[in-house]
Amino acid sequence: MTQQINGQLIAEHNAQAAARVNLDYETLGEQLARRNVDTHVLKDQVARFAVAVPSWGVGTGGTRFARFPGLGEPRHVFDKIQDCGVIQQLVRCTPTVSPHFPWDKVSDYQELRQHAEAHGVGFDAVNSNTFSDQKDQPLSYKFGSLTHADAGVRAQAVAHNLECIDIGKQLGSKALTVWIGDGSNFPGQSHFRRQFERYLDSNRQIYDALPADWRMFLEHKMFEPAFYSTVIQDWGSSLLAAQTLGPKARCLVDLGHHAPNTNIEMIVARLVHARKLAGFHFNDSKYGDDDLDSGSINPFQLFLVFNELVDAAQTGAAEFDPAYMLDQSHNVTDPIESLMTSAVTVQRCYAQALLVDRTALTAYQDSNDVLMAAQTLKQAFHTDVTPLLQKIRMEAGGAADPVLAYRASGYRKQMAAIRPASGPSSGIV
Ligand code: LRH
Ligand code: MN
Ligand code: MN
Repeated sequence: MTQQINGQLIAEHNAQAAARVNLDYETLGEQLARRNVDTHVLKDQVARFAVAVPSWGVGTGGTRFARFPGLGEPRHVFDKIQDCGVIQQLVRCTPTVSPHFPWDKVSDYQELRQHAEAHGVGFDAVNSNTFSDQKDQPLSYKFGSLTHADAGVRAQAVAHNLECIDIGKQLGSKALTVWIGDGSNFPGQSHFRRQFERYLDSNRQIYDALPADWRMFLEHKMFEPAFYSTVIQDWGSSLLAAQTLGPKARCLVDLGHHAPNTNIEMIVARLVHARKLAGFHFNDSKYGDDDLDSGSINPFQLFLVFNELVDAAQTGAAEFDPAYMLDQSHNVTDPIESLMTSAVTVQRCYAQALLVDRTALTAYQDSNDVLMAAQTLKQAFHTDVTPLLQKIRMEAGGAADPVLAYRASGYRKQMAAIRPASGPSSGIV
């Protein structure tokens, strides 16, 4: 295995942290014991939590106005995988990478798979891209892809998705995520119903090509790049499509793809009820699809999403097996640092949601004790589970404080010496 961060450095970092982490962990254990929570059981549960890293997230992002490149950015998917390996080495809860095509296209996928294995990561859902034109692409997606009025463009977009499935098979993936930017910018530009029917027809062809043990994740987004209407703009259209396509199709919730203040946790509950929750693209936002670091703006919302997920798991919700992925863009931070802290934030919310006293909550709900029901959630949310997460990481060979260990390693500087600086450009990723 190719470990990018020196194991000795991590061991020394952890040795320095051990005394305080152990003391804090014991104190937390005492606190939780008073709430009848066995910290060791909790630790085992949280240690099994995993969230995938987006391959496109390790490069510096940008906006449509500008991109300010960072140092030592990955040059290609092999470098991206290497960076993802660093993240996994330090946080130990990101064992897979979600690749995006054609961005991550290579000539030999066995080589890529072996490269990933060597860096201690595997592959999660493959993402197709029919929202931008690629060099040498015969037909343009300017006016749509899977829903384009021209059958030739639709066929090209379908063929790309089929190729993604084929690549995914070679990489060991088990799901295809389809997000399209199709929609319209002016009233009258597109016929809403015919456009949706074309979406279903194209996706039917993709769905039929899925291997038996694969899933198709349909990702909705309210707006952008289309600013008047989007074909799959919300969970309603997504659910309708997933139900029409069949059992392998499910709805993926990207937290940034809703109007501000939307009750996303309730959408999650509805999709669980419908047995159609595919999973998540975690990120945070203030205004729109900001792709900010998970939990950086509204950690309580993330906790409330996990509250629904833990409730679903504990009550044995049917066909409940969500996939967890990050989907963020890092414009002003080191992407590795942002992805590490985000993965830990998501893991933290899971741990906090496991702390909700569900028996008490149900009793308060059933007796209409509004204040105590709300307080029951807040008690779990206010619990600082940092020492628990540190202990889990240290026991798994990760770092007590991933960002500090990463900075001490000098990895970014080393990469800056090897990987040439990219020029400033615009673009979402
Ligand atoms: C669209 C989206 C989708 C894409 C990714 C780059 O906004 O969330 O998941 O594949 O960004
Ligand atoms: Mn997304
Ligand atoms: Mn997005």
